[in-house]
Amino acid sequence: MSSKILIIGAGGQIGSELTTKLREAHGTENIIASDINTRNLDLVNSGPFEIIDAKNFNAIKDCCKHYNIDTVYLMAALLSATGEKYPMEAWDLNMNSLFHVLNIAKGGTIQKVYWPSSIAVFGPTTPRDHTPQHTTCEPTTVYGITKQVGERWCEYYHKKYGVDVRSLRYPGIISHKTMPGGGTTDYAVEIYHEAIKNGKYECFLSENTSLPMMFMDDAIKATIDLMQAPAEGLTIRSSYNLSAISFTPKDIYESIKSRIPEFKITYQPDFRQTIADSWPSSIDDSVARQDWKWQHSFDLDTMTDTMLSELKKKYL
Ligand code: VAH
Repeated sequence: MSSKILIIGAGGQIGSELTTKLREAHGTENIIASDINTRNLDLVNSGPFEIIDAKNFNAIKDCCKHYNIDTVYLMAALLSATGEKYPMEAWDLNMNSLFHVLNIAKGGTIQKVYWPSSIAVFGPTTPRDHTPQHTTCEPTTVYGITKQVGERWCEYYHKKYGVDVRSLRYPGIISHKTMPGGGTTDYAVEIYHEAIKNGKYECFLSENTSLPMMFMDDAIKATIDLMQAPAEGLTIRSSYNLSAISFTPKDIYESIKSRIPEFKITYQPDFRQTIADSWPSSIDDSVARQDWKWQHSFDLDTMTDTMLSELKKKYL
């Protein structure tokens, strides 16, 4: 019998593309998309949709019971930049939504949980190059703190209560379908839109700020591959390091300029530079590659080709 899957935060950058892919794999009627509002009309009008506030335990529990849900993807969160503006709201949403889903899973009504972590769990005292799976994690953002604590709770609920919760430390994710919101890596999405719309972009990070990044198709593949992997092969129940490419704003500018010669960039670092400076420049994801055969597909130039060709359809 096919899985019955609930996606909380389905209207977001990752959630919207995850919903599409899971509907293709399991059938539209088996995927219940939910979000706190109906802003993403494509999502609302393309299959089963429920308005759920991820901070509301009973709303989640009632939805799981109503649809006989066996798997939950919890994609709702306030990201790094927004979390610095609204710290208590970020703690409330990011932590309480996780507790609600873990406690419903502990009660036995759902079999499997996916919860995204992030490279934001690392901080300025973490080794920056090829950051290992197990290392110092002293995050200096509210978002990073919620992800670090959330990882601890995921591992605790797995070991203490047998909850099958799985997680990935996403790098910055680049996509063309849904804009990201409130992240420090959002520049790597904005730059493609601006290159096509205006031929110029003012980057809020300095030109040599190297960060781990990934094209959305790779992130979705990693998420679904992890959730389909045999449980006995998984050695990490906090969150897996995940990596594909690392690049600087200068690298992505040059990749775009090789296709749009007149494209211009300027740099005006803002408060997000401090956040980016606290994160690794590259990630060692060898444990994920060993445990569940993770392999990325997109490098910077193949991502640039895809982003520009898809966005040209949107703007030109
Ligand atoms: C952010 N896009 O910028 C997210 C992500 C690694 C960065 O967690 O906050």
